[in-house]
Amino acid sequence: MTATKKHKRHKLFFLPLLCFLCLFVAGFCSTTNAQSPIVIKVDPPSWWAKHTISPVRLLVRGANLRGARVRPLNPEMRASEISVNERGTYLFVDVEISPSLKPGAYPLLIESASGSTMIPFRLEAPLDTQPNFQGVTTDDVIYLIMTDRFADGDAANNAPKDSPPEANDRNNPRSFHGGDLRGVIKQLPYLKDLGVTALWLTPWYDNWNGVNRCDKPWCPNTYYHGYHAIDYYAVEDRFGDLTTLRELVRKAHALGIKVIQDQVANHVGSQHPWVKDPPLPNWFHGTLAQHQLNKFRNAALLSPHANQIDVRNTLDGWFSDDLPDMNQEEPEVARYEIQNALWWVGMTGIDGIRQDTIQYMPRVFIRDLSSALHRQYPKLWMVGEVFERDAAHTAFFIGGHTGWDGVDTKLDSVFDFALWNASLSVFTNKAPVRFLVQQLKYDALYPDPSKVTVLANNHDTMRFMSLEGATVSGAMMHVAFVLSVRGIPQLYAGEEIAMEGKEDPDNRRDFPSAAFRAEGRNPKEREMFDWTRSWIKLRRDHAAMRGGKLIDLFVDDETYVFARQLGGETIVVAFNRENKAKQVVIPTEMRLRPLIGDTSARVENGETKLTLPGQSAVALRAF
Ligand SMILES: [Ca+2]
Ligand SMILES: [Ca+2]
Ligand SMILES: [Ca+2]
Repeated sequence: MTATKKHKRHKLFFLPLLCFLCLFVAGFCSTTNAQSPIVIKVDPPSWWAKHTISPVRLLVRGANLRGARVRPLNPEMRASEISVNERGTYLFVDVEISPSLKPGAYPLLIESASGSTMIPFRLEAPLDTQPNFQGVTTDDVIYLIMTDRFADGDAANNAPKDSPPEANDRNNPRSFHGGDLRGVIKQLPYLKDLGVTALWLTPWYDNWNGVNRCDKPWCPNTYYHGYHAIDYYAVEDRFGDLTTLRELVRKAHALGIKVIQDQVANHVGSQHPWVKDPPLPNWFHGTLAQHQLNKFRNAALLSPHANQIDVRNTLDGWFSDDLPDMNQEEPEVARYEIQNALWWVGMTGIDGIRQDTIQYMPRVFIRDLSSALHRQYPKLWMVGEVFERDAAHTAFFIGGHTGWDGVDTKLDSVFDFALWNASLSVFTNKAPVRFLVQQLKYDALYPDPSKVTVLANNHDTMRFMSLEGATVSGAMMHVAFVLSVRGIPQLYAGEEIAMEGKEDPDNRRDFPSAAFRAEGRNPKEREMFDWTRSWIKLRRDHAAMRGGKLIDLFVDDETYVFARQLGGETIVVAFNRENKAKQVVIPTEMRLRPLIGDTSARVENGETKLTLPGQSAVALRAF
């Protein structure tokens, strides 16, 4: 089933003398007839001189491309390795860029025996290394924004011409609701006030503006969430454009806030032009009419004993019938996707990438993608979505160690779904508090457990306040735990005001715009917002809270006390789930002063007696 490279190399044709002269004199030549080459699109549309990727490989979409040759108009560029698909609708070409070339337009002439036309192409001015491409570390607090549901900053993009009214129905939880990049820009002061330092935006690739109709409960629906790209090189028109995106990154950076792009290399949307006319026969795993569906036998991706039928189904099967699965074992696909990832980083200055459904791609591809990103942008950070509640599984995918398959994915981070699951269970009273410690011991599986991303929730999970057994005090302990345990914390927009929401799409309700202002928050929202902000501030104020060693001090079925220690600084954090105040004894002398919460500590006979309020979390500092 492994895809093989099937496309052919085409021999170059000699130029007709007339055209050659025309080229020589005018810089280009355009002879047209019915068989002349036609260029519709070029991916990537631009690149950089002195880039770690040179030559860059262009994918030109058009017609009549069979037998075409490509000639850059600038003599300091060179085109080679041309390959065209059977139908003549796609042409691949390597373009070597001289390091001395300045930014500007560098079109390429494409010509065949029947005529010629131009491939538009640009060289960009590289963005400054500061404040761009900074990566994400334990110093950060990530905040997930579902762009369509956060803030509508520009009503003019809410109803594109090609969208039926149903697609824009704000009463349908599966339609577009109008949120956009301008809305995020306008709410940057809110985010700065909350204290988060990195925004993860759901995918901003252009998605289809139409609406799916069917007789199922999930119809009519749209791709408001952005996971069904129809163009890997365009910004969703409902969200804004590349200029607005660059403005967002620039303004966020000016406030000390990083930006993380949600990339989806595993699949595209079924409305992508490739689906009807793939660049290569093996571009996807199968076709719209004939493909495997992923049975999600994810254990096959971890176990050395899995059979190849299960492995191939999980890697090659489509996530759903409308998500064509990209074939990264075809080198042209891998190159295309690696360049695409780099292009977005280079064009926008983003600091990190969240890679969707990463485990459904070959581990060698994850490694090659991670390596290419680090080669060009050493600090750039990528977190992979390996949605598994088993630390052995997520640890297998993080970089920094070599798996049984001989692969180190070099992946910077994975989401800690195991600890997320434990925290939800504990703080909704479904598991004893010691479950947290039992889960954390599996940090032994990670080469560096501080590198994991600890999610409070995300757009695929029920919101805390809608879980069975949820209380506001439980939600407060959960968010305090996420913000104080080791790793990089990640919040989901709305958790900070205790929003409710059951399964998708209920967990994607519009952010209540009144809550962006302090005076617009109701008492419950205010309590949760102030609490969340105080724990974020605690992290910001104390290096031990961000990068300190985690040391267990006390645990039982209702209480967990740990220290975060770095250099000379020790912060003690305690969670007491009981309804009443409780005293716990730490068998060592610690002189502690409260930072958050109604708590006190005294030293007696070489021990520390810590008084904890009921149903709350506290933080203290050793002095
Ligand atoms: Ca809008
Ligand atoms: Ca669109
Ligand atoms: Ca796949």
